[in-house]
Amino acid sequence: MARADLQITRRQFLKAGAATGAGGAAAASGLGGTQAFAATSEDAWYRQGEIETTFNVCDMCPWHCGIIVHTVDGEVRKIDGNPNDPKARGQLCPRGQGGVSFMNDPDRLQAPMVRTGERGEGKFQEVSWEQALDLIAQELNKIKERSGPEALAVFGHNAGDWWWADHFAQAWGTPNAAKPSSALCVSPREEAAELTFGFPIGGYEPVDWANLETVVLIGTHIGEDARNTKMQDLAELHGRGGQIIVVDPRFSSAATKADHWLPIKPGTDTALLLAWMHVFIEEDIYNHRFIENWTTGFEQLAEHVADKTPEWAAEITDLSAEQIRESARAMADTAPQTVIVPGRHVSWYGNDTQRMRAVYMLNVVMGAYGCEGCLHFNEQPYLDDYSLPPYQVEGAAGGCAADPDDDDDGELLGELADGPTGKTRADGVQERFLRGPVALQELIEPMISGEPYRIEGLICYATNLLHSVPKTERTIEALKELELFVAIDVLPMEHIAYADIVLPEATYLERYDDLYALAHKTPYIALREPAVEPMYDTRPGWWIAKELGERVGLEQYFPWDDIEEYLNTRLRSVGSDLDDLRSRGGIIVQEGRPFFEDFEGESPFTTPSGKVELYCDRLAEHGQDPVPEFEPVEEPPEGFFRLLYGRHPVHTFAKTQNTPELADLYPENELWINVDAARDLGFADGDRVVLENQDGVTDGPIKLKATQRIRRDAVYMVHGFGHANPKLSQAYTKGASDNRLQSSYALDPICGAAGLRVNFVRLESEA
Ligand SMILES: Nc1nc2c(c(=O)[nH]1)N[C@H]1C(S)=C(S)[C@@H](COP(=O)(O)OP(=O)(O)OC[C@H]3O[C@@H](n4cnc5c(=O)[nH]c(N)nc54)[C@H](O)[C@@H]3O)O[C@H]1N2
Ligand SMILES: Nc1nc2c(c(=O)[nH]1)N[C@H]1C(S)=C(S)[C@@H](COP(=O)(O)OP(=O)(O)OC[C@H]3O[C@@H](n4cnc5c(=O)[nH]c(N)nc54)[C@H](O)[C@@H]3O)O[C@H]1N2
Ligand code: SF4
Ligand SMILES: [Mo]
Repeated sequence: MARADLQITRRQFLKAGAATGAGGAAAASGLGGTQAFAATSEDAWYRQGEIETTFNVCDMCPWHCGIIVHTVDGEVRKIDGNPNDPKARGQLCPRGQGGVSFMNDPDRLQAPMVRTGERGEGKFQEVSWEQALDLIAQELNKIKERSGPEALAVFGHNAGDWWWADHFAQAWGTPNAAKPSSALCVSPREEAAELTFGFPIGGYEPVDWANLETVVLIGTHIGEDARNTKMQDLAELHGRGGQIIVVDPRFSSAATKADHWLPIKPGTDTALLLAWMHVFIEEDIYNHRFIENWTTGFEQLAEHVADKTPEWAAEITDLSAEQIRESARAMADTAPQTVIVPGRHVSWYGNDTQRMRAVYMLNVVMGAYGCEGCLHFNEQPYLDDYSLPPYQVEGAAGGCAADPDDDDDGELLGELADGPTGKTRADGVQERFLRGPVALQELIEPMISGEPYRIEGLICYATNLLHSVPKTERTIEALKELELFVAIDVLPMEHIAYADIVLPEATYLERYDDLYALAHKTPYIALREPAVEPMYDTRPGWWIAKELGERVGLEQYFPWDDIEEYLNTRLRSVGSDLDDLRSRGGIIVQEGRPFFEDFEGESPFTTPSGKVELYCDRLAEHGQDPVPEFEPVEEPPEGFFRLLYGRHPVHTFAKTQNTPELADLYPENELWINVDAARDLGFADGDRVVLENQDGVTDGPIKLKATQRIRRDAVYMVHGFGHANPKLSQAYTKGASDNRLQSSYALDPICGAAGLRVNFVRLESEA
């Protein structure tokens, strides 16, 4: 539309607003009062009919910002960040804006399907929901009779996963439920926090950004990691002149804003953290009061780091001793308003729980806990569960989702949940680890080997099996061995081709879900309600779970008539209901206890000693280092680079590459390589190469980004590309897949997390 048209329209709009009495309010919001116009197809969307507003929680990534959805004539036209939501604060990231395009993706799964061809062939026949659910129920019951409920594994991720990986799995009685957001993401930081402070970090990193003076980002690449809130926080800190310290082998977006960039040799962060603690203690710039009041084991720590000098760490990390000392002093200058942010995707090298303990210990050495501008305490919102009979097996599947059970995750081994036939997680995949919820990638092997017992069935809800789980070939082999594989998804991802039965879910804009109740500085409850009817023959996950539950004898776990009754029942425990929640703007915010002063002299720490445990007896008892040690990781073989990966601001994992509006913005990933290293190999910026890893697995071609922004020993790509299903019309063959090249991983002995950065690639010209 030409500029002049815009002006005229605006003037007419204001005049009409005044004439209808809608006046200033309508003009100010740019909405409302629109009925005064006869709509034409050229009118802006907000003049084409009455605008309906619904409240929702964005599901374009697992961060789950609160959103307001505007619909005209049964079509979603615009999504805004909910100003009442503590995460959105009225804003959205580009992926959140992409939600409309995600919902309208013509490649979506549209009807339930039963496999007619071989596994992997992708041949299906459409069936009715009745037929699909009856068939699944029949096969599930067979598995239960033959081998017990543990022979079913349930995977789940994203906002609807509670119905499956938590509720359905526990009601059915399998301890083999898992989420990719734990052992492939946050579990090292959660387990390290539990061992050090007595409680996990939880879904929301408790950093009091508003009063922070210095932020230290280790890996954590806010900027590429486009979580709305974190982008706002970092921009705000930078805008008011706060100090930024970034440790990353790559000159990340955050590094471009940093006062100190430490281009560390990959896999050596624990050495840096120990040396930083050495400087704090040797130069006596640590927080004596905090150490005396709130910690145990400081003497052992001081002794442990006495010889971990900056010179010692310089050799290991490839940083200069001077830079290590200077950055430590810069942190001390603003401490305790200096925080090393607990990263989110922290499963890197297999020794990650120890690295995360070192991160927490340095925060504590600075005294950066429990006061303004420090780490704070999160509180779970008060909200009753729907009253149900006891589960067949207790123990949530973990992950970074914000379900209230998160606090129960990760018991010490031996306290793990029993299945009804007495088989436990300890009898299964988890026995090698000291703590943590079940590691998803460890449930794949029993599908093939039958050890320690065979997993025969899999329900896979919103988990991208062939993009999110390392050892793709092994996963494919396992899927072929299953007696029953049910996939509940919205898109024809590669794993769908192996499913016996495919159930198409309605997207988040088309469905209700359980309430989103987040442990936070200001604990809160948020609503997801449908903006439009489900498209095609799709159904909400809650409905599918209830229908299936009723068919397999679990009706007592699904006693609600419908989802509104379920939600109203829960909301009544906080004096609310759906109408009230809507009238409050979709969010109920409660009061938290973020600082020490809120605990009135009681210790907020829930370790056995009631203090922060710098020296950890529980680790020592289990033969693990009670204070973190630096352990070297394997070096790249001659001619190979370490394969690093991360996020792109307009994409989420492997799920948005096919979303038309987001694919437009960044259609294919690139391989970052140091410009000198590329030249030595005879490659230049823009060349297309094929990658081969240490096990001979190849992927690509992928375009080179030759740059000085990365060290010589590593290459980097954005995760989630290289889709192989032609039914994904936008994403098919675009770029390369990090996951396929991760044919190896390093297991964390404490929590069972899979370190993915132990893979190496070499480059070959495209044939
Ligand atoms: N746009 C977008 N944002 C997202 C997501 C998304 O899919 N898309 N996903 C969300 C989720 S669930 C998660 S878990 C987070 C993940 O985001 P983060 O927690 O920030 O992810 P990391 O993998 O820790 O960080 C990747 C960075 O680590 C650097 N790195 C690699 N190896 C090393 C090393 O040995 N040492 C150090 N110090 N740095 C290293 C890489 O160069 C890269 O810059 O992002 C969240 N935000
Ligand atoms: N190689 C590699 N692996 C990784 C990572 C990595 O960076 N590289 N990152 C790790 C991290 S940090 C995380 S948190 C995990 C993320 O792991 P996933 O959550 O598995 O990642 P996505 O690719 O987002 O896959 C989401 C799946 O849900 C489907 N889906 C989307 N919306 C809906 C919906 O509304 N309903 C249903 N039923 N399905 C839906 C998508 O089509 C897709 O199949 O991956 C981990 N694994
Ligand atoms: S960070 Fe972006 S994609 Fe993630 S929930 Fe928020 S708006 Fe949605
Ligand atoms: Mo994650």
